Amino acid sequence: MRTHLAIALAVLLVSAPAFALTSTYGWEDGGTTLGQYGDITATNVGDQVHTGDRSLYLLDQDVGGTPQAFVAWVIGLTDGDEVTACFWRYDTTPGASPSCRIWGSYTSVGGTIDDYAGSAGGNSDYGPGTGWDEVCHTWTFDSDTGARDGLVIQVRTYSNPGDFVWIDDLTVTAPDGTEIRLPSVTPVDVTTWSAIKGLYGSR
Ligand SMILES: [Ca+2]
Ligand SMILES: [Ca+2]
Repeated sequence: MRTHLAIALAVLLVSAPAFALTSTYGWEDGGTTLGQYGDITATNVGDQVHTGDRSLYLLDQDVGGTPQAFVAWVIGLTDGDEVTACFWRYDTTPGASPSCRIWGSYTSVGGTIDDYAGSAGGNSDYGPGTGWDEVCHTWTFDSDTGARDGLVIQVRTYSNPGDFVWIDDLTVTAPDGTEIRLPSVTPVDVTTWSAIKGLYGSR
């Protein structure tokens, strides 16, 4: 009996999934991005959505390169942490631009979202270009011997000034104990007592 219990416990410990945080964002509150690199315009719009009433419209205006829209930032990461991000994207040009990809970059310890600390790679798939499709990528965090603790999730648009795509329904999963920042313009923590009092008008 004791052996069986020990085996059961061992199986439980090995098979128990690590706790993870999952955050979602669908641009419903009017947000856009957390930041950008290169010449790109990000606008919260309602003319093309995957779900809800709003989405993110990205207009590529970069002449010489690939601009980036920062749609999430995960901080507090350590070596081996896995981060998965997915979003829905929309274009109707199969095999040609406009298109976009999901990509990642590192940020330095204690830095801002603009403190670039190297590319983290991404998903090279430009999508079918037949309307909405969901693209995902999983990164295994590399701290570069403690120099980095953040991962920026980017939308990269291709390829020419005037190209545009829509983005909606972002999902980010990261290990418990890290922090996922999204472009939301409303307070994330509405469960604090002061927020509840504010919501219900208590004195
Ligand atoms: Ca939406
Ligand atoms: Ca395309």
